[in-house]
Amino acid sequence: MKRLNSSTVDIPRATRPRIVHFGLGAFHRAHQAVYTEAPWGIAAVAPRSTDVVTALREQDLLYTVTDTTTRVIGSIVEALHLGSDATRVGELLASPDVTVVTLTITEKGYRSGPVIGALAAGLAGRFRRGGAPINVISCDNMTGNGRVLERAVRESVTGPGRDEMLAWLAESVAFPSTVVDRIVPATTPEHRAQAAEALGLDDAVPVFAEPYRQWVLEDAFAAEVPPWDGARFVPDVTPFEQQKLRLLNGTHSALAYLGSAAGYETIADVLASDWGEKFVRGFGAEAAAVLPGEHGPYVDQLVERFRNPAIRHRLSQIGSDGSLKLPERWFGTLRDTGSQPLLELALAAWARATEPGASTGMTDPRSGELAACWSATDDVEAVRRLLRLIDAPDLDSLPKAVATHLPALRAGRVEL
Ligand code: CS2
Repeated sequence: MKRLNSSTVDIPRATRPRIVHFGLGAFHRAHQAVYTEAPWGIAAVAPRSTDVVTALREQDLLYTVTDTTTRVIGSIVEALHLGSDATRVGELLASPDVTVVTLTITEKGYRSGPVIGALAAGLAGRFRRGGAPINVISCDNMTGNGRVLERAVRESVTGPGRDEMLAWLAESVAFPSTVVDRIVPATTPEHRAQAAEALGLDDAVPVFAEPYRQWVLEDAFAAEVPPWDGARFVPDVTPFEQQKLRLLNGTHSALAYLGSAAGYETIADVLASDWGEKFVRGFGAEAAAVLPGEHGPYVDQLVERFRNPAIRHRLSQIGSDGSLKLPERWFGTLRDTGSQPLLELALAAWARATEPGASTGMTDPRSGELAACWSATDDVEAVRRLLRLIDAPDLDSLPKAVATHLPALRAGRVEL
């Protein structure tokens, strides 16, 4: 079978990048890259792995996204590797042609890893080269992601000229907050086979996504942005952010840990169980009770989205990095309500997943510290240590209530 490239598929493309994106995962390729159209082009930078960069270059930067149909996406016009293409990344960040930087580096990318430092260095280069205004847009699942990114960048500015650089950042660089939403599981070998069948061409890096997509951006820019058809520009993203993080991501994480305890593999498998839908509705009602507005239709929609059997979204993927995700997803509700029965059950399932020998396939940058909490004398103490480690609010009442769920979960039973 022939390979997907610009000689086998001819679509309109931008000639040069005006956006630099950090994080070349499936989510970016099925979200921001789908919203972006010529004449806007993206230079997409992979922070670590060269695999996707190499594969995309072999395909002239073309790849497919499959939802209800299979479509070739051409908005990425340059693929770079942060380590080996650092000079080019710096050049682009300094160029006045580039007016937008977007990031999907996951929660942990804001605390460690190479991107924030490279971004701050690139912005310093831009400042020295005339300082054209620019927008730097976080697309990660965090409360106030624009503020988080701005703080991380400012903290990376050191050395001579720091004060001038900080003043320029405040004046000429916008860090709008955003809410992004699309369920995009990691690509599997089966996806490659299905994409090849649909397209009649071989695509080494296809992406499969649900049909739904949403992008809400704080309308506070310092420079030109693409029209991004279908995106919403609002003065304050907070209501969208709370709904998305607490209801979608909060429920997702809960299903990941509970489903894993019960031996399931994917979100759709959990929804097909006798407790899955009931849990989504109950957890949604607990979380929605403290949010302004009406969230019933959103929860109804979540049930349908999670149930989609075409999307095999693995619990091990969603449950990974819990120590960073849970504060974003569960602690807002916990802070506003004190504890809630289904949130306690979910916390217990997370605790269970951190226990040595739970064999969930989930990873976490703090897995060693989490596992060490289990050297405690009993479950209540182990849970207390775990919750303290992740700075859980409402610590006093929680450990006991959470620990009562552990025996059933260890036996693979989810009791609502
Ligand atoms: C998921 C998200 O992996 C996870 O933690 O909860 O990636 C989720 O699928 C997206 O935020 C949906 O927009």
